[in-house]
Amino acid sequence: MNGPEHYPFSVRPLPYPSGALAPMLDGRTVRIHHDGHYASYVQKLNEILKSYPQYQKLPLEALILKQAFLPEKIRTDVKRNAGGVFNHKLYFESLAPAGRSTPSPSFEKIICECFGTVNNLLVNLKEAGMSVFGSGYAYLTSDMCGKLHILTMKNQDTPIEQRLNPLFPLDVWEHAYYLQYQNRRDRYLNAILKLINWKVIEQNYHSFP
Ligand code: MN3
Repeated sequence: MNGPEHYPFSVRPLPYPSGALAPMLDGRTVRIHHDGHYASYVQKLNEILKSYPQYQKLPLEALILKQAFLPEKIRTDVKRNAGGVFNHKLYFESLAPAGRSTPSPSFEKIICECFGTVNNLLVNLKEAGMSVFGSGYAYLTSDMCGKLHILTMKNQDTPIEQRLNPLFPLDVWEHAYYLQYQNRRDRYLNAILKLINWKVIEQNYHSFP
């Protein structure tokens, strides 16, 4: 068994062809986001850690959570880039071509306990996505009791810093949608909420340590 991934981090390939999310998310938008933005977080994190062999065995989560142990000189850059790697890996994994997936009956029950209906969860996610000022995420998470929560995150912050289980990071950085939707974040949100891979979300829900 391999342990958790550590330096040098690598870009996870898309689990679908880059054009597979069209027309909701076109291939160019997905490619530039994945091969450009996500890859650059990976590259920058590796560049920083290159000169610090003592931190090269730390998994991504530890780099995010154990900030206080890192030298001040690299702390902020490690947090931003490790967060960027963490969030983007999860973002691309959590999407699938439209219409491929619905929540399982048991997960739907959990959603309904927390939000009333699946549609209500989506409405709440969209509202949270619209409410992010500047760059960040609307994040579907769960807590230690298994209850679902939607919160907003700034920049490349992650729910693990709040001891919450990350289920789905709805990326509302402009780089996630500007090529296709320009300033119309609402249209991007309508589209991406049709692309949620519920199977992955449910696996994430059950994988909380
Ligand atoms: Mn992004």
